[in-house]
Amino acid sequence: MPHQPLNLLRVPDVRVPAMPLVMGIVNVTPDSFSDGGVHQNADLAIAHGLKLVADGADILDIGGESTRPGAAPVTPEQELSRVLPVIRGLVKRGVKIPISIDTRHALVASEALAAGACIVNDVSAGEADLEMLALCAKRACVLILMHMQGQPASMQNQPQYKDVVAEVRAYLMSRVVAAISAGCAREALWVDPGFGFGKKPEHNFALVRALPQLCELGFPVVLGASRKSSLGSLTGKPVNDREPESLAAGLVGALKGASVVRVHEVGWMKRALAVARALW
Ligand code: PMM
Repeated sequence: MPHQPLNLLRVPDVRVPAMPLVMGIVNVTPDSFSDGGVHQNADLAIAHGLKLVADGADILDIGGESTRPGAAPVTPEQELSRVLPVIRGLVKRGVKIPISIDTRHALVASEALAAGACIVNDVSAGEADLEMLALCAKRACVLILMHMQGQPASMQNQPQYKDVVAEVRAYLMSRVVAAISAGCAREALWVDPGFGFGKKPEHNFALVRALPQLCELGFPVVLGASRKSSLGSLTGKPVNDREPESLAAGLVGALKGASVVRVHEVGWMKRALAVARALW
């Protein structure tokens, strides 16, 4: 007798994407929420980056400013002193995969690009520093435009949306238009819904569910849910014990069309994606 189809197992809006790229996180900060202080010293951060490359990372994302909820801003000079030795060290040790600089400061982006980075990952989508869009246009680098409601210091106080998917979609499109007006090439722009940036768990989950709608904008979508507190809210696990949660979020993101998943545990994500891709 044939089995009845189980509605539970039907996921009608899921497209089968090519394997997304895996972006490995290297935070060179004393206070990032998940790995703050772990790679504060340049040598440790370089060693960590090399491990992520060996684990199969497609991109390394280097950050010198924590944007965790409540984080205090740092000056561009402080940020530069953290990230430049790491980018230079990775390049010197022969890293060939693209290096991304996670910054809101045009000065930091400019120096990082000169040192060997080729992607600017700006969680303020070019709003924090008015030089950022023109800089990225001039240097012809990839620019990641991310949505955030408010500022890191206060963004988790009372995030509010009428329709989070429509608002994030419209915001990302407005920043794409701003970037193109500043001279960026359309092909150089990636967008990111900003999981955890001025959003309650239900907002984050709605955005992941609606990822196909964000993909419809026509730009590669980046998803960074790794270890974030909304995932912990589902299982009660602390930040240092959220790898299964992070892998699940990365897989769902991939199956819903994300082109890049930004994660801490690159090797595990690559293995999970290889299996999901083969079995889907
Ligand atoms: N999350 C963090 C930092 N940078 N960049 C993008 N594009 N997307 C994200 O979701 C994102 C980001 C914060 O997480 P971390 O402290 O683990 O780096």
